[in-house]
Amino acid sequence: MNSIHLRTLHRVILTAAFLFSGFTIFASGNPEVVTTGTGTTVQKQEGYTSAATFSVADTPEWIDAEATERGITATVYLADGRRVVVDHHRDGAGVVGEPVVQNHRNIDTLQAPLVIGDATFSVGNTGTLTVTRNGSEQILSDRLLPDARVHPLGQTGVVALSDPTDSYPHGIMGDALEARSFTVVRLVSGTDDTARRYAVDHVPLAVEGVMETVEPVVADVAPPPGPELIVPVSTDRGGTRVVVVTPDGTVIAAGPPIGTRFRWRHILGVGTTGPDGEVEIIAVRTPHIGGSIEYYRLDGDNLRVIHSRPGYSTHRIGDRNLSTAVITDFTGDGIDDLLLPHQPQRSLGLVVRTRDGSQEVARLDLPGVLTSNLAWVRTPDGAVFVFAGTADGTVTIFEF
Ligand SMILES: [Ca+2]
Ligand SMILES: [Ca+2]
Repeated sequence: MNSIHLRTLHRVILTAAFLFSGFTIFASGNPEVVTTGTGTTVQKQEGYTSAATFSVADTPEWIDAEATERGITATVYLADGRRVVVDHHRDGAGVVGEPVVQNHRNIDTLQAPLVIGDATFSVGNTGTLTVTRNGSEQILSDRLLPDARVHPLGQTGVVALSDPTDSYPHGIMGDALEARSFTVVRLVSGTDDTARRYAVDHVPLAVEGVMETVEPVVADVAPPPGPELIVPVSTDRGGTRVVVVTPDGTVIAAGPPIGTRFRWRHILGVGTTGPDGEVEIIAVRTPHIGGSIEYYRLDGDNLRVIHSRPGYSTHRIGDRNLSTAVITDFTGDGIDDLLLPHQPQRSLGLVVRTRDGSQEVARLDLPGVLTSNLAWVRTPDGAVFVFAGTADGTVTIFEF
């Protein structure tokens, strides 16, 4: 019996407990129960267990999930502006929901503020970056993309895309503005209550083109130790290529361009996905027109695609949601794997790298077309839970 079988057996017990415990969901700011249900689609399959599907009152657009002391909490943001919080308690009284304040959002949930310690960074829809702390607000920049997402950089810093231009009017992510620079914010003094000062640098992209995304991927992929930014850079001549750049603007490496204008690459992230755990950058080439997964290796200033696999799509034209894949170790062998939607976005594939390429080891059917990000959380016992919202107004929880 391999480790997956053992894990599945363990999960069956947990899933049975989950089903019998019941399941109640409350609407935001509303004492009424919107939906009550139990897990309905338990499908034991090789590699995963589909723990439950539950209904929400409208189309789920965004899901935040976190591990808690007692289980998992997921906050589901709906297209009508409300949100639903689901607590998944794996012991004690079972699975219950908790009411939360009704959330009429005035900006996209994809721009949720970033909290680092006691500082909250947020982007206004005119491109202002502000930090709020102890009730006082400080404007750090007014040059951001209006839909930039702020990303952590190191322990106390942040990075976000800036200096919008309409020079590359592809317009696949909500507007036709793309970034020509990134803004790096670092805490330079004042770790106590009295004074806190940030250094703000607007770092121009040192190569031709625009960064066609709403946030950079941040990961340590090259020496020296410390984060690099991995961004999709698009030009009229070449379409999109993957570029690795340091936070001070030095371009380390660039992958091959597609060769055609308005042909995009969606950079999913970085993982130790290589057959021996080597670090790889993972992207999907042309997700709108027949997408292929690309695994990149960085060797000095050489960034090359060492394997690609067709049949996947991680983005819909017009959508700002780029968080549609999960890179982590699902199979328990210590090597990262990739979970992402197939081309019609009605199912997910779990892809592992092999010596001579890759293999899809599990297929997870969805009850409708994916409409949310793929939220995920790893609980202290090592289980991975993935949440997927779909157009039929449900959220499915997969347990690995
Ligand atoms: Ca580095
Ligand atoms: Ca693995």
